Amino acid sequence: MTDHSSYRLLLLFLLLSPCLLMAQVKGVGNVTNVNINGQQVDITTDNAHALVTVYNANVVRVRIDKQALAPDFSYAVIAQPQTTKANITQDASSISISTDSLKVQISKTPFAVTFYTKDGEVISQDEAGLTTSWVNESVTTYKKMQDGERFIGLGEKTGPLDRKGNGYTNWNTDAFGYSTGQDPIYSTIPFYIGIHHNISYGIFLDNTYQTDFNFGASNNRFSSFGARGGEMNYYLIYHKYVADIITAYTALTGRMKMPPLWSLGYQQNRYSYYPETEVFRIAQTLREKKIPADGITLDIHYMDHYKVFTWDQNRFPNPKAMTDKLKDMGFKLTVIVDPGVKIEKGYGVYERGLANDIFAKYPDGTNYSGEVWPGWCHFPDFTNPKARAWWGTEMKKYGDDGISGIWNDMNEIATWGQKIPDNVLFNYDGRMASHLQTHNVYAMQMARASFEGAQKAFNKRPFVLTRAGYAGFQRYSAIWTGDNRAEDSHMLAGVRLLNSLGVSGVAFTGMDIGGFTGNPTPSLFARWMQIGAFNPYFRNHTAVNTKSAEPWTFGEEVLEISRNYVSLRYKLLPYLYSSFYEATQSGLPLMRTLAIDYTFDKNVYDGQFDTQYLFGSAFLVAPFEGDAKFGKVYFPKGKWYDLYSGEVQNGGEQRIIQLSQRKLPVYVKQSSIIPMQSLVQSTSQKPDDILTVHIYQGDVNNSFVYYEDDGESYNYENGAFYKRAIVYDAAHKTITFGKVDGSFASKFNNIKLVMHGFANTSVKINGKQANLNDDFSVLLSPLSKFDPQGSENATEGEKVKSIIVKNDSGQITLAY
Ligand code: NBV
Repeated sequence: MTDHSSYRLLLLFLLLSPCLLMAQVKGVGNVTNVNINGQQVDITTDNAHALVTVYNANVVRVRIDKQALAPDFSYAVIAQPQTTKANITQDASSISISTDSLKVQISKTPFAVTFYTKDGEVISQDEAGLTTSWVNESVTTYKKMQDGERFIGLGEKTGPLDRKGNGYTNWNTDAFGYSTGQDPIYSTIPFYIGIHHNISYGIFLDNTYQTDFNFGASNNRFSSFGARGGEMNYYLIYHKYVADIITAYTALTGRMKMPPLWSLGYQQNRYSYYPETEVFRIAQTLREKKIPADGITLDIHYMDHYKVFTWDQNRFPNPKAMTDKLKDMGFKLTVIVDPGVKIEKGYGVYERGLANDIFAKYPDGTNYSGEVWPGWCHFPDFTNPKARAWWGTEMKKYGDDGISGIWNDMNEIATWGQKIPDNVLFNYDGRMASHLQTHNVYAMQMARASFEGAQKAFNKRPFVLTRAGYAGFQRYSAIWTGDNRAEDSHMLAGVRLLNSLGVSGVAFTGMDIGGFTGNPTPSLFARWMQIGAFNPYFRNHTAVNTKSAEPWTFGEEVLEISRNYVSLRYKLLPYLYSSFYEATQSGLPLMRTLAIDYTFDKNVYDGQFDTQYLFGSAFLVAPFEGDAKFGKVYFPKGKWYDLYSGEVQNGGEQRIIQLSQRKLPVYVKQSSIIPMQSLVQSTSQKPDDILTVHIYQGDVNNSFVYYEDDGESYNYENGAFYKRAIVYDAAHKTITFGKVDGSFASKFNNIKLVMHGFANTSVKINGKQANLNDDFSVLLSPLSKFDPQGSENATEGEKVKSIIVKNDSGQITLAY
């Protein structure tokens, strides 16, 4: 070939290559047909089919596929569309939808969707030139990046609170000792909240394939979300407040049920406690050292050669006798379960699994085998209802053994090599799907099988914990953040992970306190225990080859700090339990990033402050490294009280504070209502019969729903609860205890009110005037007297007159 002709060929290639490349990216194209049908509109485009459904006035679902849409099915969404007033019209250029809360405009050339507020402000808008397109089987929707747009959520994702400028992948991954910026890690929640121009909205991409999100990573043009297969299937949620978006998202994907009360207590773990004498040593020491605790957890060494649903007979000769004895000591036992079932003739679980034909298979019908702790294993196909039921019957044994909690590990699925072949097939609830479609949802279905099985087998509320999950797993299980490291940066990254999970619909979350890999310094451990006391799930855990990491193994001072904070948590149980009740009703998490309540305050996204969070509605927690001497705290608008001194701090300010290892910086929001109880060493102990309700003076109204039930059964579903609103009206200076709802008798016969910041004011309590003098407001305050040196009782406070009222089930009567 001459130089000339090769040059011409190259030119031709260069001219053609954009077309060739373009051909690989297939856009959705122009609208060719529209069919309006009640609250939904069926659309055909050049290259796709779309269905836009008004789910309710605030939620619109968009489905797009290259082929006709498949019958609807979701593991995440449990809500049906509600009959809603929706006006859908079209003209030559667009389709318009309007509900009582928002408007949608779908342009026809090309198909592109824009969501507006009622007032015509843009909520979210397809990027006009890119809209929705496919590259091979991957589908992506591109949204125009709005000025100043921020992004929060996406579940268990490392990185900053504001995810702008970053991209993320959802592919459940066993991430042993992950780095604080690693992605992906264990679980998948393809839901985020976008924030711009005083507007917030949620987008939930319900697709179980690998999903990818780009929040302006390496581009300033768009944010995008897409999946490696299946259809584009997203829900746009619009509400004024982030809290309402979380409520709407959890209305779609479900909420947790009331957890067993004991699971809110302190849980002592390690990989692994064995034999049973070691378990009793730990239980006994917790009692001797007066560290309140409710749970001990057994890791994989309790099993016979890591075979699930078995016991190592030498280490644990009589599990039932052991759990009985532990229960007498006020402890409940949680055991780990791994999905891999050892291939071993004569091993009952394996034999029954084969007989029931519940394992995941290759297309030729042979069971898939992978290697993990027990050796070569088959894996129950938890997306098969039959397999879930089978797992539940295997769980019966744990019920008989007196087990109270199930800890689902390794369910990403983790196997040696971490590569399940793409062609392994799963039942996908009767639909048959490849590993590619099932991978992200496997763990959630395992947690579901454990939850449903344990509910039956234990005859009580089980505690269920999972390492991995998919959107909606909060219905079945709590989650912890896997194998973190004993490093300060991990403790703080862990806080961000839990905050992010909270904003993504998961209320019951925790991390390995003290760090899983490595050995924490005493100061790190102490700080982590303090933070753990303000985490929804409070578990201390460490890996197999680390030093002992029980609270007494770091010296007297750390022991005392740990005891103080675990004790404070136990005194806060009425507040905590009521906050969990709130999560069951509204989906609002216990750990609340400040972005929930102070969405448009730019300081809350500042890297200096983005680990700060509210614990429930009242406490502002500011986490810092274990040995930091000073820290900067941001106080959002309002008024805040130092938990320990009662000192008042105005909102809208940043302050450098001196840190002490003995105190975690915690502040109480003005107008807060915090019910507390006397100290107990375990939830199986009855506190004294006074419920102490702390009320903090403030300029804003507040109300708190106090909730109680038996803490272990499902009788609350039939009305056996005790529920009462406590309302603080700031302007009228009144406090009102509402009528009691439910048939459960409270364990507290008396209520004691402790008023903070009310010096020399007079307040009406259920209609009766109470004049509060200085003594009253300052001294009657176990919280402001909370003594990090270890003394737990506010005897000084007790001496002064208090308001103790009979907790009769009707109106409150003042008895002073
Ligand atoms: O079962 C052992 C560990 C467990 O302690 C840990 O909490 C899990 O995240 N498990 C992982 C298995 C592998 C650890 C290297």
